Amino acid sequence: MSSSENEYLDCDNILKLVLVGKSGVGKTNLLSRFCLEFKVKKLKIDDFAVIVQIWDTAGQEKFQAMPPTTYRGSHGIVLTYAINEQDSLYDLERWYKTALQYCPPDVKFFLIGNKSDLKSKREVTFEEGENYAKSLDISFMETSAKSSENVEKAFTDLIHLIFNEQIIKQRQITNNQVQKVLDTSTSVIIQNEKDKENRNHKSGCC
Ligand SMILES: Nc1nc2c(ncn2[C@@H]2O[C@H](COP(=O)(O)OP(=O)(O)O)[C@@H](O)[C@H]2O)c(=O)[nH]1
Ligand SMILES: [Mg+2]
Repeated sequence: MSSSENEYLDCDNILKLVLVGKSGVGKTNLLSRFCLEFKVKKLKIDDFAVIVQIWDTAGQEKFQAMPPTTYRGSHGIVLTYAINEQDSLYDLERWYKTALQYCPPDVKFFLIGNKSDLKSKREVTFEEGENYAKSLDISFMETSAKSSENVEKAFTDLIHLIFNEQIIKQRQITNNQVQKVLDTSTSVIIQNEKDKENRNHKSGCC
C-alpha cells in the first residue's frame, strides 16, 4: 500500500468541497493557491486529522453542464464570483439553486468575491457581496488568488465551520446509534435471560 493510501486510512475525516461559479472568476487559481498538490489538503483540527478534497470544474461551467454527481456527498460549496464582473455575482443564483437541488441538505455554503487585487476595476462593492451572503445566511470573504490575500483564511474558515457543525453532529449521531445498538442488545440479552429463566421454571414445575 502506498504512503498516500495509508494517510487516507489514518485520517479521521474526509471533507468534500466543490468550487462553483462563472467561468473565469478564478476557481482553478484559488484551488492551486490553497492546495498545491492533488487538489487535496491535509489539516489538523483539534486532535483530528482532516483531509479536504476540493473539486473544481473541468470547464463544464462554460456550457452549464456540471454533472449532478459533482455535488454528491459534498460538505461545502464555495460560490465564487469576481469583483470586477457584476454578471459573475448575478450568475451565482443559478449555481446556488442547482447546488441546493443536488447537495446533501446540511451542506455549508461560503461566498467568495475573488480578484480583490483588481480594486480599480471593481464592479461589485464589498457591501453588495456582503449583502448577498447575508441574504443566503452564509459567510463571505473577498480573496485574491493572485496576491493570495485571504485565500488560506477563506478555505480554513469554511473547513472549520463544516467540521464544527457537521462532523461533530455526525459523530454524535454515530455515538447515539452505537448507544442504541448497545441498549438494544442489552435488552435482548436481558430478555433472553428472562425467557431462559421462565423456561427453566416451567420445565421444573410439573
Ligand atoms: N487579477 C487577478 N486575476 C486572477 C485571479 N484569479 C484568477 N485570475 C485570472 O483569471 C483568469 C481565469 O482564472 P481561472 O482560475 O482559470 O478561472 P476559472 O475559470 O474560474 O477556473 C486567469 O487568467 C487567471 O490568471 C485573481 O485573484 N486576480
Ligand atoms: Mg477553471
